[in-house]
This record gives sequence, C-alpha cells and structure tokens, in this order.
Amino acid sequence: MIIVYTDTHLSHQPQYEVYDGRLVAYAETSQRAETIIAAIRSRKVGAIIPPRRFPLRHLYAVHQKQYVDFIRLRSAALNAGNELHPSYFMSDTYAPIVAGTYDASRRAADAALTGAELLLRGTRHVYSLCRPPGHHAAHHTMGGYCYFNNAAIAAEYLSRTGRIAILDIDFHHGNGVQDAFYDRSEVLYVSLHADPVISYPYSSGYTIEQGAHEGFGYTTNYPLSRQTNNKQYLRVLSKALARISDFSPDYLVVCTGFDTFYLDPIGGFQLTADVYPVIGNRIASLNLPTLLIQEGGYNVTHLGNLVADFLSGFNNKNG
Ligand code: OKP
Ligand code: ZN
Repeated sequence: MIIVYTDTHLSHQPQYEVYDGRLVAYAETSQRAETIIAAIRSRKVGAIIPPRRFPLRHLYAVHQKQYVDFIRLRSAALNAGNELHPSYFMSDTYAPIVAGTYDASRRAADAALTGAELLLRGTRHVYSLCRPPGHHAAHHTMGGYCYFNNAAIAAEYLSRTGRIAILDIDFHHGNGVQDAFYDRSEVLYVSLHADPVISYPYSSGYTIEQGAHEGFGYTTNYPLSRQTNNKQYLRVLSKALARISDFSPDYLVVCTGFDTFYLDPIGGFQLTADVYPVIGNRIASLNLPTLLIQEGGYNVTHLGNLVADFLSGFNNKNG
C-alpha cells in the first residue's frame, strides 16, 4: 500500500465552529492527521509519498468555478489567526475559512488525485490522508469541515477510464458525493451512516434516495441506529459489498471515516477497535484496485491506531 500525505494541512487551523448559534471548539483539528501519520510510520503500513500538483480543471469538474475562486480569494484576504464564517456557499456552519484553508484543501484534493493516478498506473491500494475531509462538500457549498470533495474529484477523474464504485463508511452521510453522481449509472455510491433523522447532515442519507434518471438504482443508503454494534455493522457491510460486487466496478473509492468508533466525540456507533481490521479485510476481499480517502474520525487518542489497524487489515486481505 502507498500512503499519500503532505503537512500543508497544518496551515488550516480554524478555532471555532458555530453550533446552533454558539461558538464551540473546532473538532476537525490538525492533530487528527498528525496522529494518523505517526501511527502509519511507527507501524510501517507502507511507503509515504507527497501528492503531485494537479491543474484546477479537476476541481472544476466537480465544483463551480465561482465557489473555488471564493475560497481562494477569501483565504488569501485573511490574516493569520483570523477566521471567516461566510454567509455564502455554505450548507451549514461547520466550515469556516482561515488563511490556510485554500492551500490545505487544494493539496488534499491533490492527494486524492495522486492516489487515483497511481491506481491508473497499476498500484492496487492507495491511502490518501486528506485533511480537510471532503464528502460533505457539494457543487458550490462547503460544510461539515469539508471544502473540496476529495473523493468525488478522484472518482470523477477515474470515471473517464472505467466504472467506479464509491463506498462511504464515515459515520455521517456523504451528501456531497451522493449529489455529484446522483444521476449517473457508471458511478455507484453506497453509504453506511447514522440515520439522518437523528444525525448530521439530517437532510440526506435516507433509504428512499436511490438516484435519479439514468442514475436510478446507483445510489444506495444504509441508515443505521446509533446502537449498531460490530456484528450488526458487519452484516450491513456485507450487503453493501455485495451491491458493489454486483456492479463489477473497475475501481473502488472508499470514504474512510473513523467517527463510527464508540468513543468518538461527535459521532459514534457501538463499534470497538477490534472491528476495524475486519472492516479493512472485508473491503480488500472485493479484490479491486482501491483508493482509500480519509474523511472523519475525531477521537485523537485512538484515531491513529484505528486507522493503522484498518490499513493493516486491508493489507492482510488473505490473512
Ligand atoms: C464531518 B465528517 C458538533 C457538531 C458538528 C458536524 C459534523 C461534520 C462531520 N460540534 N457536526 O463527516 O466526519
Ligand atoms: Zn463523519
């Protein structure tokens, strides 16, 4: 497995998110990525390489140009330590802009694209340690700590060469990824997430959302109770993997979130640490060229080990 990572994300340091009108500490911290890369290094999961730089047209294939420009110009106008909570291009109040937001988000998209390019050149497994995450970012809206939709940008790029399945195992529904491919039949989106009746993003992730027009049947949502335990989760994961296998994709992109862990401060099913290598192993058993894209996971005490466990389980697909 190849790991794609850059520390450019360190320049993206929001202090606050607005939660029901109040400023609360920002949960999507840079310590998240630092603890993950430290665990990957110490457990020798694979070689770590920096992302290559890709042209903006890959971002424009998923996002409105005016939206991309807005993030770039507003980031550039801010002084260090200042934080903008914009009134425009937002789906919620969880994605403020700071001076480093554009650079960090652009490099996160580059990390995803670098992973996609490696798959096209024959690498079987890549993990792109993207920060900020991406699966809530839509055509012209940021939200849920996301600015550019790393997974959608990579999937869009790969879809020029073949059929793509996207599996989203973050605790939250990936509304931005779903939207990007909702009316397309050659990109399948399958997501396991907390029931939106009780969890962010509330507005999407329902079973009834199955795609539109020629994309009907190519979006599958599995909303789950917060009480979901390891065994129940693995049972639903098998159904999701069967759907993907039926689709017979050329490439698999995984929105990899670890906020499903029972001690996660903002998410949390009843999943324990020992299930993550099993999840990795089961996904690897699809035997597809796979791009793993980092999304959420907010328990910084456990996050590094959860990711390293998952990637080790993935590497060890026959064991
Ligand atoms: C992003 B990802 C708690 C409310 C925060 C926003 C959740 C964004 C999740 N302060 N709600 O999918 O991990
Ligand atoms: Zn999440």
